[in-house]
Amino acid sequence: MVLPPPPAILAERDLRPAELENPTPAALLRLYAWMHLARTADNRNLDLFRQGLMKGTLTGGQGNEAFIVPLALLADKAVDVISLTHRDYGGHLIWSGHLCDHFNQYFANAGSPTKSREGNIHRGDPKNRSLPMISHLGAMLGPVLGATDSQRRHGRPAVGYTFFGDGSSSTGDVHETLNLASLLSLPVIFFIENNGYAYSTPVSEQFAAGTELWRRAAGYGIEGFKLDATADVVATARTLAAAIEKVRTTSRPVLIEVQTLRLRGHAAYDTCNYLKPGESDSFYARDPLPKFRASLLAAGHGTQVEALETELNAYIEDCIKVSLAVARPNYDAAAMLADVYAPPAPALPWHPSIEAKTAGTTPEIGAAPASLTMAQALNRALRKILAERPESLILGQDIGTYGGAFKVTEDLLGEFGRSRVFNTPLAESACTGYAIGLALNGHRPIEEFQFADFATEAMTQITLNAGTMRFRSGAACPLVFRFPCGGNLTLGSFHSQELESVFLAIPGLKALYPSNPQDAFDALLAAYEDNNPVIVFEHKALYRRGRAPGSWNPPNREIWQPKQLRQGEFATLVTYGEMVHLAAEVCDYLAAEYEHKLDLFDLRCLSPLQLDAIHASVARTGRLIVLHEGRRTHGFGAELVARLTEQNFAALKAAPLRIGSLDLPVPFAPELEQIYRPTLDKIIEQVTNWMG
Ligand SMILES: Cc1ncc(C[n+]2csc(CCOP(=O)(O)OP(=O)(O)O)c2C)c(N)n1
Ligand SMILES: [Mg+2]
Repeated sequence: MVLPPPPAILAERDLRPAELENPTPAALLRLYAWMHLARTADNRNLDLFRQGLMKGTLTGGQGNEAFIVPLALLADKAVDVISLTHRDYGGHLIWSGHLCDHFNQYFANAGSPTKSREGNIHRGDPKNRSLPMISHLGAMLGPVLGATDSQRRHGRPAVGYTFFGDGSSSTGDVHETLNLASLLSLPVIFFIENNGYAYSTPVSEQFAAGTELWRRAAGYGIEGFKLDATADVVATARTLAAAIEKVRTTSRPVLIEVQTLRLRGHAAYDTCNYLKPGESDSFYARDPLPKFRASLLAAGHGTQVEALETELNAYIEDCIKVSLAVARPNYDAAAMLADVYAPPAPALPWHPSIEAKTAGTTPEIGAAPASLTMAQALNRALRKILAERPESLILGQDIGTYGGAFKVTEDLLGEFGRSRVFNTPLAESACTGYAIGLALNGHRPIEEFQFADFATEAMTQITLNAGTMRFRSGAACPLVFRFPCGGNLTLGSFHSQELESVFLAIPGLKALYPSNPQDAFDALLAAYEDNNPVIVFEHKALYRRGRAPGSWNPPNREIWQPKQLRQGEFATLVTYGEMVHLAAEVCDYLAAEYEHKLDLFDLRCLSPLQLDAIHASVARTGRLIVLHEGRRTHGFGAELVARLTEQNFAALKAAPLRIGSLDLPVPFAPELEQIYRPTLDKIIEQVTNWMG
């Protein structure tokens, strides 16, 4: 593909604040050229959509150029962080890439920068800190906070830019991230692109509290103001330049409500029948682009304006022709599947001891195993990671001075300081988004959820944002989510759940579920080394259930494979988590009472499933029992049974047995909870009934 050479005026993608003092013709024409390019390309996208050459939802930025173009030109694209949304096409054009890249993205062809896995405005350029949007409005704010903070931690003077519309400003993420940015004093500008409508809903139906959205800033202890981006483009640019400069210097967030326009309705299919008569005309009357053009003509730049319009229009058409000629993407399931996860990361150079190598200490290699509870093993792993990996940091509720609800992070704040071990507010979505941003920019965060149950508050971030990141954008997202989970502690419906089947239904997440101290230590290190988002399920009832020897285990990555704990020929029993301990007792009972020996597997890795050894076992024994604590219906066991029996159907001597909890919310009273969940007696009863 030979790319048409861009017109000379597009060679510069920056606008320096000094150029705005007494704007030079060059600066004004550059501003105008990018605005004209954005408007014309957006209009051409709409034409091409109507011809059936582009698909999906096509939202346009027509009416928003007088804001997004100066902003993107003024941003420091070598250090700043941005996550553009669906009215910000002009920002994408400026931030990076050739115009053909952008058309290829919209045509979703073989040249698409997202490998056609995303379309239209759904892209970013993570390498250059343009974080790709997901549809869930508000959900990109957290990642901008994290990546901006990561830049600052690397010593780079970054500013982050987040965007959301009047409608999106109703989302919880907007509140959570404004609070978080203020709390952490992050240099982020929050732009509300207020165009008066969210799809068909006017602001009057979005808020009872009026439309002065910028006034919310006071509630977060930050500066806020309104900016009319439909008036004078140069004045808008000056205001933006001053705001960027101030945020860069003070490192305090600012909230700016930008009055902007949505000239072509919500998206290509929008009939706009909800607008009042004449309202659309009133939008066009306020359109800043023709006003800016008229001012350039009045200032005597008419010849240059017309010449550059001709040149830009021809360039756009040349690029469309080139992009249209690019082949459709190949249909290749294997290639897509290979991109769900980032490839294996090289092993990190850990000091070969379970103890951390800290300044002034070099722990003995091959020291005798320590006797550890699972909570202590996890604490050792965290300590080792923090001590030996400078890019690591841990965050979560009450993990600082208090040491976490289960004391797994005890003493870490004292040793490593607040910049690396810090309490978060009750804002799981924003904090997880923030962790994603850190991970995208070279840090490796470990986030503790106080209870796994509260991870549902961050469902979008964990599954759609982190989980799908690699596939959508090619970027690795290495972070660890610690999920204290499970019941048996009389903690009721909201502090006892097993949520693996809920989270792992979305592709892109890895998951480990250790059942003993050594595995817990290995799991945390293996999860940390991985270049993907990894959930580590930690059963709360195992945190302090006895001690076991723990030592440095060089093949710690074997945790990604199941471990066979018992050998037998009668049946194959697969389980994980706390149930491993019950299953071992069941095996002992069956051997003693029935002389039936079982192959017992501790699955350990729930995603991606590694079932080779278990397949071989089922093929040999012909009988399968799957046991887990989660609810039976739609439970994780359904997947295990399906996979293990569809492949070994001919070898089966009996129907598989699937044991899980009842299909109930977790009941509170201990007596009720024991009815709800598998217990030793009930498992034995079910297995012996099944044996017939
Ligand atoms: C959380 C969420 N809910 C619903 C949608 C569907 N949706 C896409 S755009 C949109 C309107 C957004 O309005 P606004 O935030 O004002 O931005 P605008 O489109 O006006 O620029 C809606 C409801 C979404 N993308 N995200
Ligand atoms: Mg809007």
